[in-house]
Amino acid sequence: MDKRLTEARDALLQARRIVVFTGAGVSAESGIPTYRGENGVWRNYRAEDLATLDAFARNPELVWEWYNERRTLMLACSPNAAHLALSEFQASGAREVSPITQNIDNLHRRAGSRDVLELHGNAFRTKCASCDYAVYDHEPQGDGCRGLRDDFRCPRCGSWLRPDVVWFGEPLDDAVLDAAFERAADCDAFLSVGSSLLVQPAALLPEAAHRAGALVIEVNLEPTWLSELARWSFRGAAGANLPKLLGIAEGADRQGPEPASSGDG
Ligand code: BJW
Ligand code: ZN
Repeated sequence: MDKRLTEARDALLQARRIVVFTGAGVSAESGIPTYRGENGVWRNYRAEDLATLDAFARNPELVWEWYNERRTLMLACSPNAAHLALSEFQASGAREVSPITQNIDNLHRRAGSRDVLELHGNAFRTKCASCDYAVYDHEPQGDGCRGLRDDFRCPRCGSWLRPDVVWFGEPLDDAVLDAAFERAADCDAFLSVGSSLLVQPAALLPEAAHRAGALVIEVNLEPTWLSELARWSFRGAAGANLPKLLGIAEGADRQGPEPASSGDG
């Protein structure tokens, strides 16, 4: 194993509280497109037409059609070696591991990770645009539900239902964001995996951890602004590097059981 990777792993394993912060790159090897890369979501679709409250107000059916297509793709994909290594690392219980993700694809939960802070929501949760009704449309080991939605009216108040994701210009959930900043400021080590770190306020988390004195490590295919600040920055794929960094044995059969429920509170 690469000497730098061994050093980073040894340093990381000294930490008691570890935040693993993920972006779209962690799911790329599962077959889910990233946002800004070649063939990324924003290369093929305009965020202004599909991922803002204005776009939804103009044409909710079109927005739902797009999310249903993406749900279908996400459901056809499985957690990869990076998701599974993280879940195994957390389950080992040797240290406190806090997964914080910007992803909406549900793959960390499907891999078995617990207490995942989903900064930008979850594509499989649906909420009412007016009241506080919210529901999961997919249970990983449920009754075969495909996670698609064809009824778009709130059963409580009759308003439009919408995907429970965070669109541009919308605030992140206060409780989720506060918890994420608390964990970043409180951790001994912060690992950023597969994010361009261009979207605010999520991208402030690595800096908050660094400022608070945490060991910062990055794994990403391309350099980001964090690469200079991090103690170690690895250019490579999450699936190949995360299991090594977390000290999870390679070659193990990690198909990974999916949890009985996609929600963990
Ligand atoms: C690999 C790999 C492999 C590939 N292994 N690595 C200036 C101008 C205009 C707006 C703003 C501004 N400053 C701030 C803003 C606001 C805006 C923002 O940040 N814009 C910037 C883009 C400029 N932020 C917001 O609007 C946020 N809200 C907000 O600020 O509210 C304020 C407010 C307060 C009070 C009241 C009202 C408002 C909300 C942001 C919501 C982001 N939503 C999305 C879409 C989710 C729903 C959906 O998908 O349908 O979230 S956008 C998209 O970007 C998605 C992601 O979570 C997020 C981050 O992307 P990520 O994960 O970093 O992906 P990529 O593709 O960028 O990078 C992938 C990386 O992986 C690459 O570097 C690859 O190299 C690497 N990679 N394969 C390892 N195998
Ligand atoms: Zn309602």
